[in-house]
Amino acid sequence: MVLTEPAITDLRIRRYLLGMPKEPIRPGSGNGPPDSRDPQREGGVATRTRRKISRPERFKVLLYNDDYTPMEFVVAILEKIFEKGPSAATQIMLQIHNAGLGVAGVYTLEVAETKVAMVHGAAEQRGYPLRAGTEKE
Ligand code: TYC
Repeated sequence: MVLTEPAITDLRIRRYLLGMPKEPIRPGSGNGPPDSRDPQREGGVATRTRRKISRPERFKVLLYNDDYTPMEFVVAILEKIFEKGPSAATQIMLQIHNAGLGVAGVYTLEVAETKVAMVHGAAEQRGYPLRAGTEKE
C-alpha cells in the first residue's frame, strides 16, 4: 500500500490555510546551522507567499450492464456500497441497463478502487457477472 499525506478536502480548512499570512523563510536566520545551499550563509527572503494545495484527483466508479445480473441486486449494490437512496439507486440502475454503463459515484482513487473491489466481491459471491471500473473525472 502506498502511504501518502491525507488530502485537505475540508473547505473550511482549505480557506483557513489559503488566507493564512505566511512568515517569510530566511535561510540561516533560525537557531539551526546556516543553510549550506545558501552561498552567503544568510540568504534572502523566500518569495513564495501561498501554500500550494492541490485538489485531489477524483475518479468515477462506473458500473456496466450485462444480461444476467438481476436489477434488484444492482439496486442493492448502489444502496449499500454507494450509499444511494432507493429512488436514486433505481434511476442509476435503469440508466446502466438502458445505456450500457453509468456512474455509481465519484471518489478519490483509493476509495474508488476499494468500491470496485467490493462490487466484484459481492457479485462473485452470488455468481453474477456484474463489472465495475474507474475512470478519471
Ligand atoms: N440488464 C440487467 C437485467 O436486465 C440489469 C442490470 C442493470 C445489470 C445494471 C447490470 O450494471 C447493471 N437483469
